[in-house]
Amino acid sequence: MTNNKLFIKTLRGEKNDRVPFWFMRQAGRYLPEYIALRKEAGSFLDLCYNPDFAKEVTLQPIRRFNMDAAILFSDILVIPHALGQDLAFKVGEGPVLTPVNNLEKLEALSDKSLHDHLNPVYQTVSKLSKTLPEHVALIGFAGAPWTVATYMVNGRSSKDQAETRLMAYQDRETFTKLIGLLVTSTSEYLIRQVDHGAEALQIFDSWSGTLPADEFIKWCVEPVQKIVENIRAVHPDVPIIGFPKGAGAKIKNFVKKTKVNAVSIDTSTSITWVQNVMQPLCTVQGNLDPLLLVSGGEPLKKAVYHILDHLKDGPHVFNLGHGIIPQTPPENVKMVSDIILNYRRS
Ligand code: 1CP
Repeated sequence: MTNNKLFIKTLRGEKNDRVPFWFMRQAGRYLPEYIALRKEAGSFLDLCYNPDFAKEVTLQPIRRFNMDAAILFSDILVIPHALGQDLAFKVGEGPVLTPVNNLEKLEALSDKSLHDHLNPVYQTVSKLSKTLPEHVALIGFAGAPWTVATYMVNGRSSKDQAETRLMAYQDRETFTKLIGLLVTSTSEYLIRQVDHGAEALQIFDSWSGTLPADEFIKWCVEPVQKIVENIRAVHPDVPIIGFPKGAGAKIKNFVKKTKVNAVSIDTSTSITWVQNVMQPLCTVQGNLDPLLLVSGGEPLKKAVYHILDHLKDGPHVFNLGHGIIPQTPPENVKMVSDIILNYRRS
């Protein structure tokens, strides 16, 4: 049966009178109801692996703001965890993993129990697909191999991903194997999310911006291209959104090569360039600075209309250039949601 939800139609390239919207990290610490449930769950990972809690936090922003899409509540780092790497989220520190930075440590990982480990995530997807309001689409997601590898190799967040870039130069063979393992497991993970009810997929490549052009092709474009091919071999119609954050003008080639249906645009990219160069190629999403959502007022309103007006002649999903940050007042999210819900393009 054809999926006729506004968000899905837009990802397929249709241009409609109203612009569908959702916000990256729309579930999270800026919502008091999220903080309360997170406390009840215990740790962040307990929240991710408890299907009832994960379903509930996915739904929280939808109830408040009536977005056109809900994104599964989980994290990109459940894949290394499922492959056997230690993972903890420490308060104030972010993720901490035992680094996998040589062949021996890589060979100690295994994808044998991948789906058993990830079963709670699939159960969350199933529960959500049964309970979401009729017009709301469910987005499944994963991290792109490069971005996930930066956490696996370094063991934590890093500003410039230097350790991982260095490993890619110094031990190319092992790094190629690591990316290969991530391509296979991420493809299977995303296919299972669609099996369980995800209606669109987003692949987050948050740290693609620090790679030189050739390395960008090798570690960001080619792995995502392969994942898209693997998914389409099983689910030819599921729309896929790419997000090579910080890649600048390289996103044009990224879209052409990977054949994603849509691309998410970070805050640093000019909206006129997006309008002229990207929108003729695919559906575009994103660009609003999450800090404007913190500061609010007239500058926020102006920026929202600026994006809506520039992109009104082609397929557009309204979103931010990166995730909502914890200091964001929920009333600013409400204001932006209401502007978008009332905006008409004709
Ligand atoms: O409650 C808390 O303290 C945890 C904060 C948090 C949340 C709400 C983390 C820790 N992850 C998440 C959920 C999450 N992460 C979602 C689903 C919810 C939604 O979007 O509404 C998604 C899609 C992600 C994706 C994710 N995790 C990315 C890619 C997108 C991005 O933000 O660039 C990355 C890089 C991560 C890793 C991660 N997870 C959490 C932290 C603190 C980090 C490290 C971020 C960094 O290195 O800066």
